[in-house]
Amino acid sequence: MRTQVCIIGGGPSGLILSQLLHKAGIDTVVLERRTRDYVLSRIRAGVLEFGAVNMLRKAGVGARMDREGFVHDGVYLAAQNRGFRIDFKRLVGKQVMVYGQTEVTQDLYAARDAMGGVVIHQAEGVTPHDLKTDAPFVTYHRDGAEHRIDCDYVIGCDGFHGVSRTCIPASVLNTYERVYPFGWLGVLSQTPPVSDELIYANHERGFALCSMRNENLSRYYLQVPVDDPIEKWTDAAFWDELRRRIPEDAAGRIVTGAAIEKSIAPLRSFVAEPMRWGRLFLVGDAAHIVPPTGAKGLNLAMSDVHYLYEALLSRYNDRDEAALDGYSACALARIWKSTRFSWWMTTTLHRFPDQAGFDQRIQETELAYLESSDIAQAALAENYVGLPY
Ligand code: RFL
Ligand code: PHB
Repeated sequence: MRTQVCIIGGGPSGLILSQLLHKAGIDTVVLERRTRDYVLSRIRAGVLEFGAVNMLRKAGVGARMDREGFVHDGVYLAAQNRGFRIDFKRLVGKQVMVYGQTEVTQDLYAARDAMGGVVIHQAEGVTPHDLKTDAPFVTYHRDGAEHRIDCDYVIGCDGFHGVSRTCIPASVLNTYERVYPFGWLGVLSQTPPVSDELIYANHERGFALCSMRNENLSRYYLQVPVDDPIEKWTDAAFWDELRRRIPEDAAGRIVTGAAIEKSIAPLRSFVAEPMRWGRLFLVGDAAHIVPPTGAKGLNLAMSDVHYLYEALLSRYNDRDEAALDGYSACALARIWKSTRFSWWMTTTLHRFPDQAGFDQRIQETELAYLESSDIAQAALAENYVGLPY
């Protein structure tokens, strides 16, 4: 088989890139290791920056998001039972959209189907070849046979554990990493959200986050030791702990119910540079990971797609490769800013195992300064709603 752009990974970044390129008349094939049901069962991001919202509209998949998503003008921050609000709309004139990654992926698959886009599921042993030549190709196994796709470019949208990044020689690739000494216990429950906007809570027992998917679906997170056995967190233990960590008025309003999903995720910051090697380009989690405290992971994948899509358009429409040559540097400039913001939100809001004395007072002062200063709040708001592409 031959295509122009072979995309490895059928998560949100691979799907939206193939959708945008297809709309622009550029042929793509997406190779996904898992089944569609598996991809759609992953519960992850919940907050879209305004830039990501516009990208989805541009890809022709914004209709259900605009109907069913929730536009949020701000968030609450809380520390030791006291809360204050960051008003994005007043401070920076922008908002975010609360719309789950599962819904985004579902809309993208529906759009790919409607356009006859080629997404090959259960593609095993996906391997890129000849990436430093003008004729790269990708092989994979399916139904007991080996298949080959010849292409102009290979795009690695295959997440942190994918194969694409491993194709770049270690002598070329620089990686930067911070692993945080805790995890997030996430719970999805069919109950009304406790608050109309998200609550990020700093507490001496650890961080807590109250988020949501819709008026009868809540998403909550607790900072926990990353190696905690999940059985320890019975529904009752989870609700009790959440109530302790958020302000009393919110705790009093919580509607509890059975958890329909419960898991513990590690937190890390990771950046791989460069994001291009020959005819291979990395996008999204394949190149970088942020801790979820700033709600940036999916949004960064979207801005990478934006830069790469524009660069591929210049290449195919105008035979101009300058933007492709500049892709890695351009994407990384924005990635590092979101990496900084996600690190800052994480260090400001979590309790670290060795946190005492000086570190503790600095964290308290960071929050007190934020509460008292419109300028500090505007900096948080500018980053949270998303820096411009
Ligand atoms: P994905 O979603 O990991 O998709 C990669 C796809 O590639 C496939 N794959 C392969 N296919 C073929 N061959 C191989 N060898 C392959 N290896 C892997 C995988 O099966 C998969 O389908 O990467 P992508 O598209 O770059 O998207 C990134 C986002 O999924 C991720 O950044 C976000 O989910 C991060 N994230 C959040 N981001 C936000 O913007 N806002 C949030 O509020 C937010 N909350 C979160 C999050 C991530 C979380 N976890 C558990 C990681 C909350 C959590 C708890
Ligand atoms: C979510 O709703 O899953 C969510 C929201 C905000 C975050 C992280 C996750 O910072």
